[in-house]
Amino acid sequence: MIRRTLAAAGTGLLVAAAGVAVAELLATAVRPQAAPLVAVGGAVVDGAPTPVKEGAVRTFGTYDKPLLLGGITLALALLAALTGIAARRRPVLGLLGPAVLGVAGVGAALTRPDASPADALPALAGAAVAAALLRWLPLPGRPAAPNTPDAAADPVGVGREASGGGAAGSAGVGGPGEGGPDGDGHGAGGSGSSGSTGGPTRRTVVRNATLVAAGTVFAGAGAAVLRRLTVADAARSREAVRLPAPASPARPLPAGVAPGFRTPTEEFYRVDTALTVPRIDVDSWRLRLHGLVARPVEVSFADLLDRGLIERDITLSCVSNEVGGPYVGTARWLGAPLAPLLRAAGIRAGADQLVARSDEGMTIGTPIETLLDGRDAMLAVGMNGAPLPFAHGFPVRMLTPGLYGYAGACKWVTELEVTTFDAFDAYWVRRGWAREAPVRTASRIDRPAPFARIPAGPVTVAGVAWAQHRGIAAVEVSVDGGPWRAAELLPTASTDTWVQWRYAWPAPAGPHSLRVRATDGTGATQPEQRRTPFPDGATGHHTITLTVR
Ligand SMILES: Nc1nc2c(c(=O)[nH]1)N[C@H]1C(S)=C(S)[C@@H](COP(=O)(O)O)O[C@H]1N2
Ligand SMILES: [Mo]
Repeated sequence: MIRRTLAAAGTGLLVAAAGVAVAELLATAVRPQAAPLVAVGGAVVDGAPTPVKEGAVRTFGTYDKPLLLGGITLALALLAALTGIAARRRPVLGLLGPAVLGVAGVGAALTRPDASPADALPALAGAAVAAALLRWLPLPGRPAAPNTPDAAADPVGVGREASGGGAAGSAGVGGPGEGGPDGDGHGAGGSGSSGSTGGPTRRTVVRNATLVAAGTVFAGAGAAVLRRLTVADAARSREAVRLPAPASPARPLPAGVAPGFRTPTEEFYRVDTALTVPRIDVDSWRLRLHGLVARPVEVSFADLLDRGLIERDITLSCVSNEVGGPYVGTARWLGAPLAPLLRAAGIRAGADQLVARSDEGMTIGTPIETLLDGRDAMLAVGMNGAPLPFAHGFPVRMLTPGLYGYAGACKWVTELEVTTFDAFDAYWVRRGWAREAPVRTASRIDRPAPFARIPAGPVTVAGVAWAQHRGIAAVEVSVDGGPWRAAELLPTASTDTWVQWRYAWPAPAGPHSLRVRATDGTGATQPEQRRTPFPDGATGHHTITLTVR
């Protein structure tokens, strides 16, 4: 009894794996965003209430995405096992899992911001394959349905199914419509060729399971290979990009800047809602500037490079960063200045918001006034001397010094719409975050590490402070809640970059706490009240405790 239940659950899992593999293969061939797991994940990300999302980022950091996909896979496995068990009792119940899956997958794929009707096909095909297999595979312990194929007919059906998927994969051009009906058809075609009396033999069951497993592995491997080819292709086209020298180079960093001033690209934080990193083809990339403008324009990547690039050191930070958190970095960015482009388009009276849209459907709204006030807002194409990495927005992203990323730094940008704040709420604004979000002044202790155990004697306490576009005027340190003492500020590139600071501390033995606060260029000092990032950035002083021996 238990063995049969387990076998039925296993069958459910196997069949679901086959369905997912087929869906993944189809999606990879045509549209990676339409892969059901990723689409459902994306829908969960977009649909999750802000506090949940916040909590996930805070608790899991950059592991939030793998964990989300893992969770969805687990839920899927549970559903699949239950479906397998239910189908053993009542074959019609075998439709339950595939139906739920199909509806969720199709629904998610079609409600993605950049969806097209064809995006429904991978999930549909996957569900159809799973349903067909579960219906026509002889299941352990279930008396064969009247139309259950016998041992001879069935493997043919299954075998063709697998090779059908493989062919679509290796060609890479099979229309998204082919796999679904195809897989379904073979399964159905194999059935009815003969009736059988008892349950299937053990041999039949094992052979069928092996065939389905082989087909699944084949389809899965096909999807993986295809995926790697696409990724390699994209990498080659990125490597072929040659960025021109800036018309306006960054000033050399002043003497006395300490190591770590610029964040190495590989270490630069990444925050976005994209479950798969978009890999846009630079040759077909276009940016459309439209809306409340006199002269809408569309520019290519080459057009953009022709616009006289500026190169600037700019610190970018995330509104979700906790006090003392890691979501901040400084890079040398290269890009086309945005203000001249906007002015040339002729902004109509009354427009106050620029909405940037990305390839995968993010929207980021920025005050037009801010973009035109003389700061170095840009359409960035380069980061630390190379084309943008895919994860940071290749081929083009927006950057607005002084604003949090969600309010001025759209990655993978393909559209700029001039509009009003009354007319449109961008992605995060719809989820309760502030419409306008200048960065809050922040400071962080990087050395010593929290909870460090260090020998008594002179210690250099060090860290960074940032208040982009206002600049940092002072940093102070307080030991054990004592008086605030001025820290030394190292030279920095501009008011748009963070400032490194250090403080010489003669550390006496015992447990201690260190606290830091900064004052920005307007003379405002960081408030002491602790507030979480929602809705417009965290406040409070970074504090660490440590032990001096
Ligand atoms: N297309 C797109 N752009 C985006 C986001 C996103 O989710 N999608 N996240 C924004 C947020 S919240 C931040 S903090 C920055 C982070 O940029 P980075 O990943 O290059 O550090 O990108 C911004 N641009
Ligand atoms: Mo962010």
